[in-house]
Amino acid sequence: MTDTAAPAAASRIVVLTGAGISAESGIPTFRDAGGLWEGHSVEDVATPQGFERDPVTVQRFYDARRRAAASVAPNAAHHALARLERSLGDRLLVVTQNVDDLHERAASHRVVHMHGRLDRALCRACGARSEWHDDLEDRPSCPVCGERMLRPDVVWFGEMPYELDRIENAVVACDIFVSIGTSGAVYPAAGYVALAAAFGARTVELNLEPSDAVVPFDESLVGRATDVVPAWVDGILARS
Ligand code: BV8
Repeated sequence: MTDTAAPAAASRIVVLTGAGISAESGIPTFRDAGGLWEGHSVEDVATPQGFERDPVTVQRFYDARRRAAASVAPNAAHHALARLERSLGDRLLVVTQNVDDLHERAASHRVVHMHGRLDRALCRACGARSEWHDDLEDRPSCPVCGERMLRPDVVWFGEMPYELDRIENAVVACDIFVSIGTSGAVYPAAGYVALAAAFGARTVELNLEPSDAVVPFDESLVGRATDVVPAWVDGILARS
């Protein structure tokens, strides 16, 4: 068990982020009032079956989110994690459930999008994943094979998240596991705190309200991400 009082210099840190870190940038979360799931049923817009049934509604849902994500900017919480990366280098890994690119636009590089990205399109004909910034509703052609079989490169329910091995290797090896802005409702992401704790990491939650995590966190800092994340990063850097 690594005590955060210990010099963080040597610590390996995994940060798991969810919709709460992007809320103050203007991207609605999923489960909060007025959240993304309020207007849409998960089954209809975030499952392969929903896409088969009604691809136009699903493409419009993600086209609107892609445009919204491109119209906002990273906030102080994103920037604080980029600052931490500049100090810790490859001893920090950010694992995000978010499909926006606000971590990267805050100059974070060590980011794993386990649920995909809005600014990528996945071709269902050739499997290519292409950088994509336009709408998909009008079924544009795949830049690689030319087929008109593109879908948002996001992981829907029932689909396997991305880079699970890389994530699990980092979680079992980390000294500090930090969860920011997530309700802990979706698996396998929600199971990482238990895995980190089982391998001796200190677990820290930064969230607007304590989440109902299966395994309680060692430390819970409650507040808005733009307040608690920079403060927590300052604390870590002060001990580096
Ligand atoms: C899979 C991409 C097979 C698309 C998403 C075990 C038990 C039970 C169920 C399952 C299980 N294992 C698998 C399942 C099924 C399912 C699942 O978890 N279902 C749930 C609903 C019970 N999981 C899957 O289907 C996964 N795939 O299991 O494949 C497999 C896998 C591994 C190994 C073998 C087999 C795939 C799940 C991925 C689905 N795709 N996103 C899109 O974005 O549209 S999930 C999506 O919803 C997000 O990515 C994220 O993961 C989740 C939303 O959660 P949060 O980000 O936490 O957001 P939320 O709104 O809930 O909470 C916001 C939090 O922020 C709150 O706590 C709030 O207080 C806080 N907050 C708000 N404002 C602020 C703030 N905090 C700080 N500051 C603020 N200002």
